[in-house]
This record gives sequence, structure tokens and C-alpha cells, in this order.
Amino acid sequence: QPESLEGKRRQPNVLVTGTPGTGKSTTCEQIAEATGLRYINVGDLVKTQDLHCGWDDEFSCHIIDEDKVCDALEDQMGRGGNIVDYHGCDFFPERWFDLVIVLQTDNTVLYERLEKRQVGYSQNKVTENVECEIMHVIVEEAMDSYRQEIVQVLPSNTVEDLESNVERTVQWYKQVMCQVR
Ligand code: DAT
Repeated sequence: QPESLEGKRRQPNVLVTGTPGTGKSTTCEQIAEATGLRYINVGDLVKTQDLHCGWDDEFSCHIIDEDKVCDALEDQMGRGGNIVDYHGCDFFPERWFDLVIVLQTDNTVLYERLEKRQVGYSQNKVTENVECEIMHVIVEEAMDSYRQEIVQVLPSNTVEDLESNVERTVQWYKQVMCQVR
């Protein structure tokens, strides 16, 4: 547990990362609801604020402009009180986050979730994402980018997992807020 928050923040910032389909947005929404943390979906932000630098034909998606994203979020992150959702984590400033959660899903479960996803989610993308999960790409990225003490790798296979992940994060938040006050 951090004894004080980085910089001048009066509330913590939490990052929830993981392969697409592991449950980041569902988890973030529930934590935001219970804590009052502001939910920031970086993928949506890239679209609504045009924070991209081109189009990737192979995967039919925008190529994120990481510098623009960091500039757009800097002030807000400096104030604290945010929960950030993105399927990558190596380009955010390390100092932004007090807790980094990496969600993990068994590949058969993940495959089914991604197959069910919005029409137009190509087979290419489903396979790519399941492989990303099997290779532990995001877990390793998080381990390489943040202090081990603040990284929590949590299973997200079942509704019980979801509830438990939300509950433990809400408890962490309450404890941090007691220490800050
Ligand atoms: P992400 O934001 O990581 O792409 P999501 O929150 O949109 O993922 O979840 C993908 C789908 O899986 C969605 O229909 C909700 C469901 N889901 C998420 N976490 C789950 C869990 N722990 N158990 C069962 N279903 C889950």
C-alpha cells in the first residue's frame, strides 16, 4: 500500500489494463460507480478527440498517437481521481499511477467473448488478441513499465472474479483515502 500518493494528488489514479475482452470496461465502470473515480476509456478518447496518426489497414483500427494521448490527459491525471482503461500500458508516464491492475482471462473463455463481440470484429483480430493473451504480452508490459509492488494481476473469467476484483479495488481505494486524509 502506498503511504502517500505521487506528486500533489489528493486521490489515487488507477490503471486497468489487459487484452481486449478481458473485462476492463466492465470492471472500470463498476469501480468508478462505487468510488467516484472518473472513468477514462483511452480507446474512446482517441476516437472522440482524434488522437491518432493514421489508419492500420491490417487490423482496421486507428494508430494511436501516444504523445497526443499523454498531453490530453496530463492535467487531469495530475489532479488524481481517475481510473484509466487501455489495452496497453507502456507509454503512460509511470508517475501517473498508484495501482496497475492487469486482467487475465483463460484463452477459451476469451475466444468465446471476442467471437460474440460486435459484428465486424474480424477473425484476424480475435486470433491476434487470444495469442496476445496466451503470450502474456500485457502482463509483461506492465511488469516492465511499473514497480512490481503496484501491479496486480487478477483473473477475470467469471462473474465472481469480476465482483471480487471490484471489491478488492474499492477496499484499496478506501484505505488509500484514509491515509491521505
Ligand atoms: P474489455 O473492456 O477488456 O474489452 P469488456 O469489459 O468489454 O472487456 O468485457 C467483454 C465482455 O465480457 C462483456 O460482454 C462483459 C463480459 N465480461 C467481462 N468481464 C467478465 C467476467 N469477469 N466474467 C464474465 N463476463 C465478463
